[in-house]
Amino acid sequence: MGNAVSEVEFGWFIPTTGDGKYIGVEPERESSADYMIQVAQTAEEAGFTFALIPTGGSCLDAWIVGSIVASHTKTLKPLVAMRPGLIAPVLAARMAATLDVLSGGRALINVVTGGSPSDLSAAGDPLAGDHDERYVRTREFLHIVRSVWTRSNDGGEKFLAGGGYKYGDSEKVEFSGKYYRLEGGAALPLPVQKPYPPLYFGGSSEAGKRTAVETSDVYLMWAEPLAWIREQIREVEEIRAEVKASTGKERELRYGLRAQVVVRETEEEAWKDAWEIISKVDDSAIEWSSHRFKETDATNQQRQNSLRESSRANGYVIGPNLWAGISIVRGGGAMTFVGSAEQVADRLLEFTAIGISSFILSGYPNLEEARITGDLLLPVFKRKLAERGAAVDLAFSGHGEKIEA
Ligand code: FMN
Repeated sequence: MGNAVSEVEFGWFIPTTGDGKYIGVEPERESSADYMIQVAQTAEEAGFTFALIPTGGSCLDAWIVGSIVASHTKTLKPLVAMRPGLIAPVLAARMAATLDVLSGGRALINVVTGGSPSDLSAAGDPLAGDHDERYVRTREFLHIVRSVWTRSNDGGEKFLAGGGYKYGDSEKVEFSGKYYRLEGGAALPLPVQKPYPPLYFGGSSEAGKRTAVETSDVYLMWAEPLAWIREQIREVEEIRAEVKASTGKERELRYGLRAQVVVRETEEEAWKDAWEIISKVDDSAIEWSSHRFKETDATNQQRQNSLRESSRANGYVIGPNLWAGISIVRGGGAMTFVGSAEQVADRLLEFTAIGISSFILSGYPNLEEARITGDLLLPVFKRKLAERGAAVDLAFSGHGEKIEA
């Protein structure tokens, strides 16, 4: 892990709070079922294999959007947000397994512990103000979810360890933790994918990283300069080694990066269109966003905030072809790869060289940008990945570690 990868998956994004060419203003398009289906079908045709569906106070419900997306596509896998704390674990397990069954084994799950105290309080989460405790609950939640999916009492670890457990045993799940208690636990249907749908996970705090290592399959990060991501992967790998030493069990973990993208025929065109996205942002939008950014207790949002502030004087450039401009009003994965297809493909290859094997991209608006990114970027990236394989040479990448934490 942490080394160059040769198999890479690309995901796109389903906008569930409206969409448009500009941010910081009312979205020009609403997230109607027709529009989201169009985005999903376009992403599928354009070569993306999965699509992230977000969750949050202003988003349409991710499960319902996920089922609509799955029923109007053939191969695209919906990556649906699952929120410990806002839903009971057995019900969440049933919903995910139902989506997996009805989509023919295409469900992917994104575990969202939550990082905005006001968003969490508004949804009635009693741990809205307690960051690390939320991860204690997430760990228990995922233990139960994995246990009822695998009908074992060990969160599916026997499956993951590759031995001993025979599928079909009708073990009941017994669990007594700080946040959940389950007696004779079971859930139907069982997922189609075995042992269960892949669990994606975001959270860059120490507690988030530890929880990811212990429970999940793909560790997600919002895009940051290459050196920052390399450091995060190193920290996660350190925890993985510790967990292995203390439990004797090694869990596989892949790494994923979430970013915005503006790819054009020329770099000049790409930068022009990138700046156009924030051209309607006014002072009130900036003020409202900076209030939201301050109230977060999410480590990864704080990292995004610090990248934005430290790059302000430099036109928000935070690395080669990497731009923080959108983060002046957008929280979450706002960092943007900007450039020609050749350039952006080279940048992504550099991330694959340090262990990233999953990219989740989006653009403004998502419908047109899915097509453009699929046409321009994906073929170039795939050709270059095949040509270079693991031999991406970082010495020539121009990553001068320009920005310090
Ligand atoms: N948080 C949400 O509230 N809704 C989301 O849809 C959501 N999607 C995420 C997608 C990715 C790729 C990542 C990296 C994070 C996402 N998050 C989302 C936030 C995380 O789930 C997590 O709650 C937050 O980052 C706090 O973690 P930290 O303090 O450990 O960094």
